[in-house]
Amino acid sequence: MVAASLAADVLVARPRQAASSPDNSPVVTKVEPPNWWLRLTPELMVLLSGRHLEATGVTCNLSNLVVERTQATAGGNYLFVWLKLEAELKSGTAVCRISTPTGTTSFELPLAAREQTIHKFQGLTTAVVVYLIMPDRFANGDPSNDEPTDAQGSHDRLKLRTYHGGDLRGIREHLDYLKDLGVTTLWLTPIVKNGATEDYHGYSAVDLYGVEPHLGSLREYQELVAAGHQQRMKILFDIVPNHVGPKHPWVAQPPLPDWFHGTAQRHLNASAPVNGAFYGEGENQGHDLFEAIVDPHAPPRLRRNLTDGWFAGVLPDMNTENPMVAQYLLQNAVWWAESSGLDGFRVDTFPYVSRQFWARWHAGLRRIYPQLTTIGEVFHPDASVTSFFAGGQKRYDGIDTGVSTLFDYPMYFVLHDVLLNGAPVGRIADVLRHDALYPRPDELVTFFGNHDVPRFASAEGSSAAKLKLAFGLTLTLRGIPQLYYGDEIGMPGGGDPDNRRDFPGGWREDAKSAFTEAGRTREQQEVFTWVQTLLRLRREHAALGSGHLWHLFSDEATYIFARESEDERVLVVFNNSKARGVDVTLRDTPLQGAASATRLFGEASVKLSGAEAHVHAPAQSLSIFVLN
Ligand SMILES: [Ca+2]
Ligand SMILES: [Ca+2]
Repeated sequence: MVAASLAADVLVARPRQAASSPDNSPVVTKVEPPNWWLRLTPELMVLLSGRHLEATGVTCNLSNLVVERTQATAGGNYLFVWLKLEAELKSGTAVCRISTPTGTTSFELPLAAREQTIHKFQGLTTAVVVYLIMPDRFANGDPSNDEPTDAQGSHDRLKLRTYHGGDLRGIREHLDYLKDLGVTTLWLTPIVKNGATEDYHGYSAVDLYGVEPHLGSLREYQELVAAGHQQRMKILFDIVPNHVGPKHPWVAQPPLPDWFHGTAQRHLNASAPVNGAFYGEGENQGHDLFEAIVDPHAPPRLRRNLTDGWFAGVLPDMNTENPMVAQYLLQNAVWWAESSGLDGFRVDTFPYVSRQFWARWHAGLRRIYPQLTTIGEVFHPDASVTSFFAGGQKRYDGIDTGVSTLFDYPMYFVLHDVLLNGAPVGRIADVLRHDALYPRPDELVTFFGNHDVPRFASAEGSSAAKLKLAFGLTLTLRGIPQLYYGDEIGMPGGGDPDNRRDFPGGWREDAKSAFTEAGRTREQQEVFTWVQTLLRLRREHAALGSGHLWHLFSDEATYIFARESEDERVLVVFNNSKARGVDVTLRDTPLQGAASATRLFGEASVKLSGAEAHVHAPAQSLSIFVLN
């Protein structure tokens, strides 16, 4: 096992030089995937980039590795090679010889035994809490990679859209901080190689098999996952099958004429609404295309912009209906999983990709990694829209996307409306009432902040008290909570990219480090302690993570609910207005008959009398009780 692992680290596929190189002799410049594993998949599609690759024959030197077929494309600039990996195949580096009418060349493909799979590909449960990190903005563990030689001028901490120097090693060096805070899963925004000085965010890939050099190396990613697992922390990889970046070499020269939906010159725009008033909403409603996707009456032309258009009009849209594109993208996901041992994927722009693709992609992943969790991003306030994409169910099109769970955007919007805009608190119960639309609502990923929206602390109408309530609700309502780096110290910031400021103390030159209590201001420490305490309570009281949620009381100002697990009943009191007393009946709930209420958190009080509870809640407060 150890030898195989070393081999996989050291050997990556590389093109081999042709003996002589007249201008038209074949050349391989890139091999994707760069390596693979035995007894993982029965077949592998290798995509070679290069020149003059019009192969008449390809043969490999390992027995039980069979070249099934080949297809040269784009005038010989690409060669697809389908390999059959027979059960008897032994590990080693395959050297495959390519014959063309103008000469011969070869490529290497290391094939290793799989490493131990224990404590890898674990998937998430409702017991975890996810922490989202934008690696460039968290901590700089290696100043030597701040400005890679081929990316001059890309690093400047004073500019909002350039690289700031944060990296994978910086995250690994602060796992203790995260452990101390109490989060148990990390979601990093994409780490694949990007192409421009302003692509610090990672969503404009130019190489789906490379780690962005500003962030480190593949080995450093592997080390981060392993170190996380050692601390019982799971790792989510942010994957983007919908699109690549405008500078990806495929854009100038696609491997197939229909590798993308459209071309750089001529494509649909995923952001162009068909008709904003179609469903009786204002012209400026931005999400009507999602509604057309879930509408069984909508002709396909109403949704084509969304699924086939280029995101924001600029990001090249993968033609996931092409089986070769689909195989490339599935193999790519498997490669990242197998290379690192990651525990799940956060899946970007979920509705922008065909549902048929998701069904096949998930089926392919699950064959190898049955426990792996995938979380789909469906950025929409309406649960009747978001739930349409949930896996574990077929909708009118007969398709089950297979996705494990989704971000709870409807709850995100309501938490903001309630806490910042004075919306009735009962709207929280209204979101939860829609849980019947999801096969597994308890696994929805709840959040009040991420890298795409302004920081809660800086929103209009916000305050430290409201930020604490946002944490309180996110960490007690049903679901898998996701926190955004820096919110635990009340980090400020407006819209993108101001919501992605550097975590204070992540850079050696920073005057103060919020990674330590001594370096935090009183205000930062107050929020930190609040979050840390709630996270500890969530760990200690399983009902807060996995318990069934019961509504007990809901009106304009107050929502009182219970969480019931097999051996525990917890009561949560949220009051968004002035101090008040509320009489709550516990009849017909598992709390009926409780003899005592012990306060775990907050300042409210509860007096039990038969099946009734008299609750007194201070102004703008959240309190937690355990009932016995
Ligand atoms: Ca760095
Ligand atoms: Ca698409």
